[in-house]
Amino acid sequence: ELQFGPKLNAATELLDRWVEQSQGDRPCVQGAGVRWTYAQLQAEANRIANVLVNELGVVPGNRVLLRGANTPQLAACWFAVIKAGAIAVATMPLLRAVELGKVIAKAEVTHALCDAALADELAAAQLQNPVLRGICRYRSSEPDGLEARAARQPATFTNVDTASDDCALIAFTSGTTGQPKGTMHFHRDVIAICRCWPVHCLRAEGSDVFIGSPPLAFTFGLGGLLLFPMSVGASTVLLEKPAPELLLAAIAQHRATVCFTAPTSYRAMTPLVGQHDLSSLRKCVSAGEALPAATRALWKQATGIELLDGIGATELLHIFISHTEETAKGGATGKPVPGYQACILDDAGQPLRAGQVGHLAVKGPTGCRYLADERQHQYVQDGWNLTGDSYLIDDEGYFVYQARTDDMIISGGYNIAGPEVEAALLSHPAVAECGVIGVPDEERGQLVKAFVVLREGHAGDVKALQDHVKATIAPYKYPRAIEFRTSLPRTETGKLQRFRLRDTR
Ligand code: 3UK
Repeated sequence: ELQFGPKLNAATELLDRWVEQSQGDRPCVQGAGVRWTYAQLQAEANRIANVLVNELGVVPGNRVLLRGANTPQLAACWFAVIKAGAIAVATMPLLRAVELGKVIAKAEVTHALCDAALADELAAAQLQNPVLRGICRYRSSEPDGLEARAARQPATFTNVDTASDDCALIAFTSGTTGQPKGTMHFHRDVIAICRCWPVHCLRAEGSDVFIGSPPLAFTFGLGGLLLFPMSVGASTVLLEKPAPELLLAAIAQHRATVCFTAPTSYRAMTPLVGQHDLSSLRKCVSAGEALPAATRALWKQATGIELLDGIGATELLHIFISHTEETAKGGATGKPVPGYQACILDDAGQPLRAGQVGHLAVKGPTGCRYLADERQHQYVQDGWNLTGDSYLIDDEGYFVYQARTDDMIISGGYNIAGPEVEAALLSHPAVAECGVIGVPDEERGQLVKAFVVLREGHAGDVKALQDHVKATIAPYKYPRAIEFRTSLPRTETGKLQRFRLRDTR
């Protein structure tokens, strides 16, 4: 089923197909004041594709930057780019001019569709990067805005006859360290991810209503909130502001059934669950960071729902190791998603046995293709994708996350995984959030240090937290230093930026 012919356009498969099969009246996408069926999204995307081709001069292979919060309008722009045979370069809404400039230069972006509310930073970036020929603003009432232009175009469009291995999108990594890298994904990759994890692990249906927080510029959000619902004819709610309390209210309001967000968001929602009617909810997906056992337990207690954890990466487009509902096992990430293979390698690239900690290596229908980046040869070796994560396989074949390889702490001759210490701290009632890093220490090489955000009404008791860790995991892993903070540095995708904790010490 993962064999593709020479020709494939992802928009034909995910969007036009439903209209062709007389399913165009199904609800498809809502948010930002609109509510579109499949036929309506198709018409919107067709008009925009006509603007791209007839007015803006886009030709197949052009890179088109997309900038905006999650909205149906952004989804229409994404499909328009795919229909036109161009390459979608979606960017995170919080990016500033300097970062946008890097994306434009690196991806050789020639055109942009930008939410009018976020256009200033992009205009500033364009001044420094004239390779970007034009910016067309959407959700704008200007006469040259996208809506006015689209209204003058026909609602029909013949999708460009792309090859299955033509590039469909360039996604940038979120940059927990260093410079963001652009990753290329083909039309067949877009369809492949819809046929792997959603089919075998998520098992959503046409009647489902998807909702969540990750931006469509993050492939976790692109898949979870747009591609996967559309691959089964379901509908999706796109939220411009998905903070935990707003997400909860939106789940209740839209009677959402499938939720995608990060572990920290589930944790932050937990104490507020009782204030909302979440009876519609049946599946909750967690990814982006390791899911602490305490967060899984809290969510289960509050909602009765077992979180579906899975690890994905921008380089692999989406999730490749995951639980299913039947096999959710606290503390582990799950097993390779059917279609993918995974193993654990030592530093020399040799496979390790069960229980041994090493580098996670993955192979499957999707994989890493960096855009002009020498790090390609580090990420892909012998056909295996090395994700930069330390893992072990337990004796039941479950993959157990340890840390980002760069985040392993070596203290007094011991290897200590920061996230394991974080998980132990998170099981203490006083801890709302925490981050654990290694700090240089003359005697021990590195010293385990924790940054802790306290829950409201709790005092910062260093000794009590240290004793709790010693009683929960091997005592030598306890944080010898603890600093209290009011918040922790996170990426827009909800990931803890440990490198910033190291810098701000
Ligand atoms: C970490 C996890 C433990 C891990 C992503 C789902 O996160 C995504 O992509 P990124 O490129 O980051 C990849 C890295 O994030 N990670 C993600 N999920 C988990 N660690 N448990 C998890 N469940 O270090 C990985 O290498 O930002 C996630 C779908 C699409 C994605 N792009």
